Amino acid sequence: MHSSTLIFTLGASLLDLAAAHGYVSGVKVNNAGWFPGADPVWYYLPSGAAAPTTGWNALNQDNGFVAPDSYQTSNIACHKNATAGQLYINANAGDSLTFFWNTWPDTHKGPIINYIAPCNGDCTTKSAASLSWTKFSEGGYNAGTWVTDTLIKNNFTSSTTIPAKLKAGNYVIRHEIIALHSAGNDNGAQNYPQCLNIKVGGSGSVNPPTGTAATSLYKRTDSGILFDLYRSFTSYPIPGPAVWTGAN
Ligand SMILES: *[C@@H]1O[C@H](CO)[C@@H](O)[C@H](O)[C@H]1NC(C)=O
Ligand SMILES: *[C@@H]1O[C@H](CO)[C@@H](O)[C@H](O)[C@H]1NC(C)=O
Ligand SMILES: [Cu+2]
Repeated sequence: MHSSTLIFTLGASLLDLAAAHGYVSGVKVNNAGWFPGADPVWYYLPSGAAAPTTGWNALNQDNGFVAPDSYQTSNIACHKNATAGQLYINANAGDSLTFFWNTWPDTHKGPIINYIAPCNGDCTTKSAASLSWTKFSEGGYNAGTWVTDTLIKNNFTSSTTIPAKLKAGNYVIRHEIIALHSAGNDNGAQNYPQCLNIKVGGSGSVNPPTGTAATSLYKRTDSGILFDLYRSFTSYPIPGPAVWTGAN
């Protein structure tokens, strides 16, 4: 390894110990309303004292990540030991969703990916392991800019559009940042999945395809997971299944 790369990599991981990561504090629909995400502080509150949210609670009190050696466990679905959110984001097919992260470190560059999973009924009683995911939007690297750079520039927000013909119903949205600052090493990528319940209205009639179990989304050797951020490159292969456009 080139020594300046080594120093940079070490610097980035030392920074990582001190830097706050983040979580989705809430979502706006068409730039309005406020649907709260799960604040990891819930874990320290007396039982029953946490306000219900649209976001799934998880054991991410360190604002930490899920590592590639957990890709074949259900923790990769909605973060560690996740339990279902008790409220829903209310939106219609074709609406824009803006995810507000509470903060994000500049060093944590990488893709932002959105998945949807139908609940076929009530999402608030579902387990993370029972859901099947369809990727409907993604962003990565383009001409020197990572989508995480754009997120920071936009007040730690990232927006996407609900597919315009998506069938009305209850879904879980899986919004995820993958940080690549240590991803040049095996097991070095950092996944920050955030799940939120959404009740989609409107007159759409297209069901998502069968979808992918969370445990089959990624492998630690995928070219977008084992990826050296500090080497010269012109493109970045976003990991996971192909983007579904069947309801756009
Ligand atoms: C989290 O899940 C693991 C199994 O995946 C379990 O061993 C552990 O006890 C759980 N922790 C809590 C606090 O529920
Ligand atoms: C930035 O986002 C926070 C919520 O995370 C919000 O309170 C604040 O008003 C936003 N600032 C601007 C300039 O939009
Ligand atoms: Cu970090």
